[in-house]
Amino acid sequence: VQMESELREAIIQDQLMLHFQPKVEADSGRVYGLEALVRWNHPRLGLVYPDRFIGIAEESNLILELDRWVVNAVADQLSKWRKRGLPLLEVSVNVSAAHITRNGLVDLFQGLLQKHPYLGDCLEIELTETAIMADPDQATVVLNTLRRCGVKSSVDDFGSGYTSLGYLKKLNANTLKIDRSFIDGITNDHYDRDVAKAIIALAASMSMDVVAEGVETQAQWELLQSFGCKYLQGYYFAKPQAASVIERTYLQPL
Ligand code: G
Ligand code: G
Ligand code: NA
Ligand code: MN
Repeated sequence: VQMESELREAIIQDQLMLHFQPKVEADSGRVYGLEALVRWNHPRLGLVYPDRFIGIAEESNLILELDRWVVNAVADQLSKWRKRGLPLLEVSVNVSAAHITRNGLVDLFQGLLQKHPYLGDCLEIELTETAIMADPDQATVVLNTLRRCGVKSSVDDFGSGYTSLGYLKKLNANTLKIDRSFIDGITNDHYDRDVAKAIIALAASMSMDVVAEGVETQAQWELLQSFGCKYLQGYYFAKPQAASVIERTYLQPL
């Protein structure tokens, strides 16, 4: 309860901040996009990670405000980079299941794109497989509407939940993100390796892109590349970092 009211204050007082984790092309290692990840700069506790507060926010409507804060903060950051002549990479934002069932997501993005039309092809939402299956019909409507507005979508943590393949096709998401738990084992566990391969093949058969999450070694990179996985993300390439670091390291003026 105390955490919840502190979090409510934190959103109002801008104690939240974003880190960004690069996503790279498997063939070249080139950074093509970023995933935005929220952190809480707590006045007493220091930097608090989302594992400690997303769950609390999800127990109340606070998660809607938090997701809204994150989406707006991403748009602000991209606008700043644009004003300074830096390239706009595509940025994905995690949204919670509550935002699908309780609506509001389409309005949020439409409002934002009206204000910042140049963000048209750079925003993407990430929804976990589990969040999608909580209300697959509604998720399908929302993702298809967003897609028509120019907002892409990824199915996050894919392989950890129970998606019906019929829904996956209707969902029309752009990308599957292979859950980190399978990538962990691909160099020594046949089961993990076969699951990763199967997800890559499934994505190809549905004309979806595929990102492997949690890549931590060169060996995993090479193996995933040999399986035809085009996009990778993980500590081997880069951890989530503050905007200033991302800017210095990856964004060269146009
Ligand atoms: O950044 P980190 O690895 O600690 O993130 C842990 C979890 O918190 C991830 O599963 C991620 O999906 C979730 N998360 C991170 N940022 C956000 C956010 O802005 N909104 C929501 N809803 N979840 C987030
Ligand atoms: O659930 P989601 O995929 O949104 O989780 C993103 C989280 O995964 C972030 O908190 C990020 O810090 C974490 N993460 C990203 N890359 C790696 C990695 O290579 N290894 C591990 N263990 N965690 C990672
Ligand atoms: Na994610
Ligand atoms: Mn994930």
